[in-house]
Amino acid sequence: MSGLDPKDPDFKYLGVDRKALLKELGNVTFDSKKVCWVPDEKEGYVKGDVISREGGKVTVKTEKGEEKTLKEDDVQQMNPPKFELYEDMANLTFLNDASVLHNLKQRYIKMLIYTYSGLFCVVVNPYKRLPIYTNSVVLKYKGKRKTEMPPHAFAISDNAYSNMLQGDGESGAGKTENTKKVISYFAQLTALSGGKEAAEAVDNKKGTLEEQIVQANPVLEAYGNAKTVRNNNSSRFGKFIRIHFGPAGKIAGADIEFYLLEKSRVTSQMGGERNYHIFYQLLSDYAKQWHDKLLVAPDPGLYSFINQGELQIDGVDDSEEMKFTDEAFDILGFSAVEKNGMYKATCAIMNMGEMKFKQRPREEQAETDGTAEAEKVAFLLGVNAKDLLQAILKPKVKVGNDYVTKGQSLEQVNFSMQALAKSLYHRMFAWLVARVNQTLDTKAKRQFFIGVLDIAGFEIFDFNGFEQICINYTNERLQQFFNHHMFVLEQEEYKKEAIDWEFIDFGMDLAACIELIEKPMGILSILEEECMFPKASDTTFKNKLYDNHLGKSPNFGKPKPPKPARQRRTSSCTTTPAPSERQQGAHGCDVFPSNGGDAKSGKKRKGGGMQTISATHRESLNKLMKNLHSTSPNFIRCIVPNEFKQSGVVDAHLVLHQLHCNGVLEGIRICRKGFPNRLIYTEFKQRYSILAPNAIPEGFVEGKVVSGNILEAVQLDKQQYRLGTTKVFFKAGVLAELEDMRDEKLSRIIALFQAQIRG
Ligand code: AOV
Ligand code: MG
Repeated sequence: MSGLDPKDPDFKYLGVDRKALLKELGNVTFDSKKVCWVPDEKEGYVKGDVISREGGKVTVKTEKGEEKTLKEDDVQQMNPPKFELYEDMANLTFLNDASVLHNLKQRYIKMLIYTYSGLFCVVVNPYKRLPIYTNSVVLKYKGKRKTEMPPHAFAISDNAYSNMLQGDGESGAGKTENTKKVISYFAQLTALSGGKEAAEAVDNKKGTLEEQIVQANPVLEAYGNAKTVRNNNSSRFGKFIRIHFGPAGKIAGADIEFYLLEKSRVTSQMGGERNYHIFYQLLSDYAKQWHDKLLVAPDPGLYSFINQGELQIDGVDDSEEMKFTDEAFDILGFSAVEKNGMYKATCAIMNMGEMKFKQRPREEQAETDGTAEAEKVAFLLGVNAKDLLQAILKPKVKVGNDYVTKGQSLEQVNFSMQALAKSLYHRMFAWLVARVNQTLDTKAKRQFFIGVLDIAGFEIFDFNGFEQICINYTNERLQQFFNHHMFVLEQEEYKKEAIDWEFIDFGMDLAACIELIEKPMGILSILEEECMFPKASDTTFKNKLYDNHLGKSPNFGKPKPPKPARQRRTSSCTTTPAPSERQQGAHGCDVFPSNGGDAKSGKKRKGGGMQTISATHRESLNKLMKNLHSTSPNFIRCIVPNEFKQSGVVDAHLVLHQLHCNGVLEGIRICRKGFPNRLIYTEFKQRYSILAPNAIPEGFVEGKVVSGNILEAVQLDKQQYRLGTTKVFFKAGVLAELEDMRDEKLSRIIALFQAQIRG
């Protein structure tokens, strides 16, 4: 690692002083036949000393002092000590679950949170601020090759001058945090190299373009993030941020596309959770100055739309956050009128939850139970209170060419109120993103872009609704993209080098599950169809699903009773959904008949009806996938280390579980089957000629021939390597073997030499 000096303070949380480490390990004797990893209930795996081997069984004494006899297949091989704290796990001699876990864990304990795994980067959530994202670190990564510096999101960013994709992970794993780091890397990079000019703001409040790109986050998070049981700052929407660069590599603008804001949260929250941060921020001390105008009282406990779970988050000061949000609005160039409009609409929604209705006796009609709250809502929204109530209690609906007034029961009225609140919030969010985009759209010339994708993470709750299947389906599609991409990249290289290789199709693994969800007569299309039927219910939907899929697809089954929290994702597919929630888009149309439930696009179907949320989502996801396929992606796989948000603590099973599901171990399997290590012929010749000096002919001979000769001379099994057009490829671990041979040869030569001197 030439890029960093071990004495540099930036080094501490980034790199390993390998020289010092090797010195420390110098006297440790190691025999890979005498040690192994033994499965352990608590630790995942523990070290074991082999006592004996017999008939496919091995008897070991574990580091906990227990003696055990296991099948050979159940223990895993251990890497020599020189591989401790290794930066790229694809180069480990033994690639198995135990070694990967051990490596990630040892690094994590030292707070070295980034590790490479062949083609992608793994990061374990540190749950504390580390000094590894500073200007000084940015400058160190600038323009460096990946192998020159320790693993870091910055290395990935710098590598990605073409395009950058942020991979997925479980909720709370660190996707959003890493996305922010990547974006700030580009912003800092251009600001640092752009000199004074770039740093000068247009006016005192409004920021530079770089600042604006970074400050888009606080406002999006205020309106789109919330506390969940898994994550105190969980993203409840997905986003794809593109940073555009001009011909000279300077930032020329940015745009944000968002996916699937969770709407149900606007009116209901589970225990231990909160509504969107902005509600609590607007009721905090900092916002006191506006409370009279916003017609709210400074107590979130009073508002039923936001008081169903928690009211506060440990370690978060909503007042301070409100200040950040408000300042971010300024930096983004929002006018006072625009800010005020957002705040008023937000408080209108809060007040909507307090509007009270009652059923008229002996009538199918509801009426208001006091009008004060409705008047507040109407005032904040700038509409007439009478019109608002009329629209909710006796809405006009179009029948043929005429409008008729429709009576509403109490249940229907409450339902409309909630639908109105959710739709309003969603539209406000869509407006917010569009307004931010307007700011970030400079008219400067654009030549390249780097895209960063950050979606809501995979989640399973005791009760999983429509929004969970959408989130999980999105994750599934991205996982598929990841598998496919890694595999294609790797195998294309084999093809290019014309080595003997039979293609393996890993990419199709998730297709069955994805098809179950999205294909004609799949779960979503049945749901969409049901939404069109006037008499459809949850039960008719469920029955249709069972008729079409039960017993026909391994990914489909009846809902099981809630699992204990730990057992989350057990197969490559999302859990089967509990068919319990109808499409919300259908409800939204009660309120905004002109363009249906999806405020973002307001798309209409060919037949004239509105498009459902799932259909719109499927479309935008397909567009995103197409976009991604046209780029060269980089992946950062985010791992949550434990369920208690605790720094430095590794729950081995939780981590192993994620490594299995997110394809890190699968990716390593590809490496094992394939030929993960490769060297250009000239390099190979230079380093390993010493192993077979007699195999090197005099005069010029092609590198490929020489390399082949050397490998034959050392009698390496032909299955262990391939000779490509320009490179020699090795199975995992072979290179380490060659290194050992080389070490041995070198020490023998030295010994011989010393003997000669003495003699
Ligand atoms: P997510 O985006 O993957 O979850 P976040 O990026 O929000 O997860 O991370 C969760 C929390 O972990 C953050 O709020 C931080 O407290 C902490 N954290 C994560 N990465 C870092 C880091 N590099 N340095 C310091 N703290 C970190 V979700 O959006 O829930 O799927 O839907
Ligand atoms: Mg997130």
